[in-house]
Formats: sequence, C-alpha cells, structure tokens
Amino acid sequence: MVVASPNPIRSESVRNIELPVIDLLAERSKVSSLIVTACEQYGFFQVINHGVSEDTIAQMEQQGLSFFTKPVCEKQRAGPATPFGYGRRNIGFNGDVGEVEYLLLDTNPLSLSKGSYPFSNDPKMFSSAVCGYMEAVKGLACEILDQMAEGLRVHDSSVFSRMIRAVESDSIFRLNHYPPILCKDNSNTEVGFGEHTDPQILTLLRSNGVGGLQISLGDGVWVPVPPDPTAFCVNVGDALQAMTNGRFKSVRHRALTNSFKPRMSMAYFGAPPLHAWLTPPAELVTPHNPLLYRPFTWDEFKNTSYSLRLGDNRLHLFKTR
Ligand code: GA4
Repeated sequence: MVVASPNPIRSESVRNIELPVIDLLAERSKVSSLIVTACEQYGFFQVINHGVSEDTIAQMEQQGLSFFTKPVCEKQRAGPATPFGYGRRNIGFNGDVGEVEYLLLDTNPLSLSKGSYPFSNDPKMFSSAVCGYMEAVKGLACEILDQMAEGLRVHDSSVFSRMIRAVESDSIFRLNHYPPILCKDNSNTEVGFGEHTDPQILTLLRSNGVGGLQISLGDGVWVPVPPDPTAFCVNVGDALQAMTNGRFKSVRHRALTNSFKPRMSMAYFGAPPLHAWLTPPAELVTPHNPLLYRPFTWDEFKNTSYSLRLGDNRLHLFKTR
C-alpha cells in the first residue's frame, strides 16, 4: 500500500502582508532609516532603483538558465557540490533535501580570475557574466551595509562593508533552479529549499519573476514575497545579527516550488574573511544592551553551521547568557 506523505505546507498559515520595498534613489537619511526599521522588524526588505544594470542581470540569468536546461548527466559533471559545484536535492552534508538543483560558486577574486567553468557551453561568456554580476552585487551590498551603519549611528560607516570588500572575503554565489513539480496532493507546491537563516552577513537575491520565496514571522506564519524581477531581496544573515548585537534579525526563509513555471533564483551571500572576528561596534554594546554573543571568527561560525542541519538555530550556541 502506498501512503501519501502529508504535505507539511498545507497545515501552515500564510499571511499576505506588505513587506518593505525601499527606493534607493530616495533621500539618503530616509533610506538608511527605512533600512534599519526593516532589518529590526523583519530582517528583510526589497530594493528598487538599485543601480545594477539590466544587462548585467540578463547575462547572468541567461548563463544560469542555459546551464540548468542541460541534461542531468551533463550538469553532474560540474558536481558534486563539496561545497562548490552542481548539486541536486541534497542541501549541505547532514541529510537535508529539497526539490532544487543548484550551482554553488566561489566568488574569491582569485578563482574568478581563473574563470574555469568547463561545464558551460561558453566558459568565457560564463566567466564574464559571473564577474560582471559579482562586481555589481558586491557594490550594491557594500552600499546597503554602509547605509545600515549610518542608520545605526555607528561612527565607522564601513565597519560592515569592509568585511565583504576584503580580497579574502568568503562570499559565495548560488544559482537555484526549481523545476515545476506535479504534486501528489492538490496543493501545487512542495518545499524547494527548507526553512533556514543564512549564516553570512547579507544576502542579495533575485528571481526570474516567479514567486516561491517566503519569509517567516515565527509561530508557523509565512509571508510570500511578491516576485519582482526589477528588485533585489535583501536578507540579514546570522553574522550581521551578531555584529549588530541582536538589533537586526537574521530572517528565516524558505522557497516553495510550483506546478507551472520553473523558478531560478540567484543569491549572493556576502561573507567576512575566514579569520575575521564577528564583534559588534562599541556603539551597539551598552549597559542596557550588553554583549549578546561571545566573540567568534567567521571560520568558527561557518564550521558550526556546516556541522548542523539546515533549519537549526546556530547563533543560540554563541549566546553569552
Ligand atoms: C544557507 C545559505 C547558502 O545557501 C549556503 C547554504 C549551505 C549549503 O547549502 O551547503 C548550508 C546552509 C546555507 C545553512 C547551514 C549549512 C550550510 C547547508 C547547511 C545545512 C551555501 C550557506 O552558506 O549556508
């Protein structure tokens, strides 16, 4: 007898609320204060008028889609993702799975300059698309991080951006592809990438105009993020929650599949160098708000993250009290 596994998504509640959309061309002090509010409330916002050119985006998207349309056996030549390369269904190394295939790429300038992407039909074009996209999204991430520091009234406004600007920054780039799935029940949706927080500082994600991303408000309430191919989604990661002494929330999020259209998302994860210490600037530690997490390096935090399951709360382990 075949027993259909219950679809966990059906028993959860979805709330359609308006998530913050911030126009980066608005007045600077207004933008930085809206960013701070969004990061305190949700750890998530979208940006429009972000300055990343349509052409840069289109080139990367085209390269990504042409990779994912290849036969699986060809894509597998770019795998396994340990951690870089092509992966399918498996997420991390501890048994998490999802209805997703992906390509994880190193963004370190050294490996970018080598530009070796033999899995692509045109490795040179692929390399130029990745380099162009990386430069643009890194610039945008640095700009947003500077505005966060300004909005938080931190004297050294490059305290966060410096980490991802560093040559040794451990930032990574991920292309996720969610093929349409015919579900066994009538829900039309499955979990593509299960709920989790991102371990890094900041994530900049965009998709090909197909919905699926949801953010968590806690207590099993999920908010769908309306797809907007002209916007970037910005997530606060665990490292930024620690560096803001808990003021910004590292947002739990997930991606669902649908039965109709393939979804491709492109996520840049801005991370510190391995040796960097993740401690908040002095202004954010006060007698009222004492140090929430013990000091740790990105290397230690990353190792801890990879030793746990996708949905685990890793920051808890670093709490001072
Ligand atoms: C989530 C954010 C990024 O996609 C990622 C993921 C990584 C992986 O897929 O290999 C992790 C996951 C992510 C969180 C904790 C660890 C590591 C799977 C996992 C169980 C590439 C990352 O850096 O952390």
